[in-house]
Amino acid sequence: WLGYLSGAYSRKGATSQAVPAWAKRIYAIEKHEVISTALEELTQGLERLFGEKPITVLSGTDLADKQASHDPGIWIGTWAGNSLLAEAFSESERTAVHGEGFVIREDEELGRLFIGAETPQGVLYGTFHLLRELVLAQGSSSEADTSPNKWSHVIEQPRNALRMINQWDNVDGSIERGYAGRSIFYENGEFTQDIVRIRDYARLLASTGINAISINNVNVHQRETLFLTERFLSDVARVASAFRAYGIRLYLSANYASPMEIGGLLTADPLDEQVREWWNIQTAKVYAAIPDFGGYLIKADSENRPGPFTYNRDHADGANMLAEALRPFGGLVIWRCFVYNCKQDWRDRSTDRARAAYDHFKPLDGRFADNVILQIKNGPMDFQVREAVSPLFGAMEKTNQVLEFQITQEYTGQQRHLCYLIPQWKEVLDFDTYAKGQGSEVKCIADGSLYNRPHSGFAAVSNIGADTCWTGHPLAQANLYGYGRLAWNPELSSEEIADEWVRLTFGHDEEVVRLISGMLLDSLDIYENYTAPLGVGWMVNPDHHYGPNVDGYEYSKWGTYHFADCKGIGVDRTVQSGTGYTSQYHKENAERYENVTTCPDELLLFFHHVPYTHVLHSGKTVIQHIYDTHFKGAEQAQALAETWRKLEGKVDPEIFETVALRQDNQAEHAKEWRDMINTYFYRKSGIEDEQGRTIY
Ligand code: GCW
Repeated sequence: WLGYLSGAYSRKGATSQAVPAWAKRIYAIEKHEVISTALEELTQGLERLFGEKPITVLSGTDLADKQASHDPGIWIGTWAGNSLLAEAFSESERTAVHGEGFVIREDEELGRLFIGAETPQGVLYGTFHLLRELVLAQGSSSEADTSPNKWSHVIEQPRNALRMINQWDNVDGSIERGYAGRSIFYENGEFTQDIVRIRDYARLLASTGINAISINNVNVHQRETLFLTERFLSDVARVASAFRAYGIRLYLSANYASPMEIGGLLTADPLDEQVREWWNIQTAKVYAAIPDFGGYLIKADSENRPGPFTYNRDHADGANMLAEALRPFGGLVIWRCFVYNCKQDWRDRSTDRARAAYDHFKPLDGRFADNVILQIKNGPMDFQVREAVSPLFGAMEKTNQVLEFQITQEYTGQQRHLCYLIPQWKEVLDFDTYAKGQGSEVKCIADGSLYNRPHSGFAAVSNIGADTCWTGHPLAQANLYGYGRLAWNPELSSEEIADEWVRLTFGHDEEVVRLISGMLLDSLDIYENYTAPLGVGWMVNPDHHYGPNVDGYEYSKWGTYHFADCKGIGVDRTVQSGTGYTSQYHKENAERYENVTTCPDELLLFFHHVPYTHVLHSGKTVIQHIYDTHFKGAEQAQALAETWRKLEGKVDPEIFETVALRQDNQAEHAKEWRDMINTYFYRKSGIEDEQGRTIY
């Protein structure tokens, strides 16, 4: 979508816009790296839009100080750094935003436009906002959108303080769960020397409002453990400065066992004095190299990673030790809650992986230091196409929390299939936890407002790699873009985000916009239709997680079962007869899920074990639902491929070909899913398809 800034793609269908008087000159009289970035972006963007490079007026010149007060132009800056900007906005406008928020106002008479904020980051976000809206306005025929008055009242404040991206990149250049080529950060055990792509990435992220990034995999291997040491710190600092220019703060995933692996200590016990001291010293070294370092992201006692359990300590002990080391520098510990028994015996029916995060962390509420944030995956299992919302949201009043999404499509088609994830995330954000009565949606917990928490926000696993189009499937960019936009404003709709992204990326040809937006918006349902049914999850090949394999994880140690036999399917998570997981929700949700008659169809098999003949609210039996959705899903996948073919000649030929191939492949692969799932359940249940379609 940065094509709209750099002019990579031609924007077909754009209406021609008159050059506004203010677009000819930019006043940026403040010296700050991020303001310089904003100036650079604005200069390039306006030139691209209006075919004329604006003149820039910088600090200290006569123009800026005197003549400026009469000339048309755009003024960008902060209240403190630029008195003219402070005057241009009313007191109430200035106080309406803080931190990274911004205000845009136009003085039509004088032909001036002002982008003001409390911080340089706010100025940068205001700049991207202006450019985005100018491009979107090109596609609009309505007066209201193109008229300058549009700029009289823009006041934007990000809803979430932390808007973070997690890279799962390894220093050997591979990316865990990466589907878009090799890492842009590393190759062959070293940091890449080419900072250009990293800078482009910073730009891409900042244009959507992202303000934090962790640059290495949460599974920290031996060599990445050294990132905290002199061996790599100057490299880390180099990358940090590329992100700093775009207002993005750098974090590292750290290895909990670092004091042993690189510090030569015999323990990593969080209560051991030597261990604490080691972290204090090491952290001070990190800050000496990177004064605005964000902090540590930690995966501990999770999937064979080391953690405090080894020493009979809990997660609060572990996190607080790191918090102490980071506190003098204003750093944060982001501690992941993805903690469960990954060595379960499949014969053991009392252990339920879905329960694990809540069982581990809920009792620790109130014990975490104020610079610790718990990072909680959206669901209690693991980024399935459909699962319940994690009951940890709304369970910890006294703990900072961030919500973790997965942009990389590990379980949702691996960027070979089209799967626009925004509707899924919207459902999570709008989910009412009832933690403080009706209206306690997850988005109010993620943004910290429900419990008035000092730190909160969003984190998500990135989907980019060294691929030319960044994301493997070109349309998968919409997920990265949409994540940033939602983190800024969770009230935006899936439709609005799709429309924005398509217009910014492909231009304003109405047919193109309609077809691509339609494909995006239908894609999640389609994917769900032909994969694991009714919220049960998995049914994928072990390890790489691509493609159907109904029993792939059924008799394994990972706690991910569907329990299908000849009579029925599903996981009984009720209090009455199952694992008791439903009790982790507040009453309204607990009761709704506990009762098979009120449990929503789409989550039925997540919460209940039922016979194949169980009748859904839709009026269909479970088995007929499975057959119908799988036949339908495969047809829909075929239709997606055909829809895309209609765009030949209307989009960039290279992108056309790349997407066409992927859509054809998805259509074929959806048939594989359909047949594997249908045949499996036909053989298990012995029940015929009512419509007599071919089941092998
Ligand atoms: O989704 C699972 C993945 C692992 C990943 C883990 C996690 C980084 O299969 O590859 O490890 O989650 O979130 O830690």
